[in-house]
Amino acid sequence: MLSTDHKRIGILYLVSLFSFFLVGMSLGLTMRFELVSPGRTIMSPQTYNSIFTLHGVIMIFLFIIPGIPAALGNFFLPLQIGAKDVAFPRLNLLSWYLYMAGALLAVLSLFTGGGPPDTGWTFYAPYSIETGTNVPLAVFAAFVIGFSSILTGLNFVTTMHRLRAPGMGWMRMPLFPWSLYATGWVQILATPVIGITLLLVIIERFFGIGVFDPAKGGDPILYQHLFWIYSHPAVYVMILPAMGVVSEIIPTFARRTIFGYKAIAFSSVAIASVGSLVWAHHMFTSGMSDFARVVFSLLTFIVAVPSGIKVFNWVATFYKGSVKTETPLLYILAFIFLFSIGGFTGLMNSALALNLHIHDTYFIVAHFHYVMFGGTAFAFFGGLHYWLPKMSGKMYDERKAKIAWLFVFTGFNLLYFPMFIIGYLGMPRRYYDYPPKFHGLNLTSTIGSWILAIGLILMFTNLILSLSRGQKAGSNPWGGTTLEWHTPSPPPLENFDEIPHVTGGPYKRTRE
Ligand code: HEM
Ligand SMILES: [Cu+2]
Repeated sequence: MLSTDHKRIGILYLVSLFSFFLVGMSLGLTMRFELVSPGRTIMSPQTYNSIFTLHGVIMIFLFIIPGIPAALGNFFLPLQIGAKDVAFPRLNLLSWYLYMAGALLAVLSLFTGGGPPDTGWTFYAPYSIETGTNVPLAVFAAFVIGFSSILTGLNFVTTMHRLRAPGMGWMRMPLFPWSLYATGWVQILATPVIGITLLLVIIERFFGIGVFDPAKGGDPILYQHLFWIYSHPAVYVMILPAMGVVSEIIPTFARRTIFGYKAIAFSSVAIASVGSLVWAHHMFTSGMSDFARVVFSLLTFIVAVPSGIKVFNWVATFYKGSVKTETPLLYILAFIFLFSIGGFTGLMNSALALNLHIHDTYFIVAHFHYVMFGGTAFAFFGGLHYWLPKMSGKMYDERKAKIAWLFVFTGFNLLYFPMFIIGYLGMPRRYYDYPPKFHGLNLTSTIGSWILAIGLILMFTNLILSLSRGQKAGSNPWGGTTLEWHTPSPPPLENFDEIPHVTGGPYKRTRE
């Protein structure tokens, strides 16, 4: 745990991220179990509040935001651009320690102070200022993790500016690094805002200065603005790297050069920049002028354009390709399908009139699980199947992987699709109980959660077993064209015997 090799750090992140994911998943299953039927099932309302808060905090701050950049990015960014390491290897290790320190503080916050926080992961004021639970420590944990995120972003951006292999102009850089580049800027520019906001919450709790508490002349809506100025862009820290993974896997399995390379590269930058202007779409019901609401609604619609451009180019890449449907591609196809549903329902959220109807209902819960889990996490899983053989030198069992995928995909839809309907019919989110008329759909959803969990466990065991039992992977099991496939599996310290000289685009193939 003292090595500054970017590959070792990537693996440290990978192991920690998925450990937290399993904890978060268990909490989710517990919540769904409570909701299996109306009335009290296994826990008290207060416990339920703490569990959904913890589930949100873990999944958002410990899994999905750091996720792909910290694990796959750390391992593959230097390899893909032909570098020996990132620009600041020791800072990179420090980022991991900060991340773990934050995680530790978050765990501590459960057992100290007034008990586990019950505010929801958004820590909305004034409740977060007033509740007796241990909000200060939890918020401080998020603050520390924020530093880790900023440092990783800074490190990656510098690495891409300084360390690309000779001959690799920007337009020859693979699309995964491109997505990390756009992500890096969002991390650097937006994360400090949440840091300061969370500090203000802590200061307000200890000194009662009245920044957010209306009873002291503060403004709770200010909290919401500051919170979403970071947290909406954070959505792009989650989704852009996932899109980068998709852009790597599709050309490999379609056996074609990616369609519209430049459009995909620039749309990442466009999503990151326009996407930073839309935060107030989370606040349509909080009280804003009609003019402001129309502007934020319109801007939100505009973000859909570059996202649509990407989906179009991915699908076009399959045209006349000879497609190999192996597990990494199955996850990516699922990504495109689920992310599209997430995107369309995102547009429904952005339409003012509809937003008033579905705000804070289960519809929203369905929407963000479709984008964050169906989108980002599925791309992460696809990337893991794609790149684990490179990381470990071993292949997983393809048949078992496909069975696991089927469970994951079916369970996912059974779990979350009913939530669109329940929400549309009026069931609010973050409620402990519901009227009997919602029982059938909630039951379906809970059964879905079990199928999904079985699938995920199958997937993880298959991947973990591959490390000891898998067959040798060889240096290029999928026939990929980017630089990481030109190194042995696993790649040696410092990656390349000789820094490669790049002479063409990343996805060029000689006819096969
Ligand atoms: C790209 C990945 C995305 C992620 C990870 C994501 C995540 C989220 C989350 C976590 C919330 C819930 C906030 C809360 O706790 O109240 C939310 C709400 C919302 N999302 Fe997304 N979102 C994504 C994409 C989109 C897209 C593409 C759009 C529109 C084009 C969109 C529009 C909205 C709107 C308007 C809300 C507010 C709904 C309300 O509170 O009434 N989102 N999203
Ligand atoms: Cu947003």
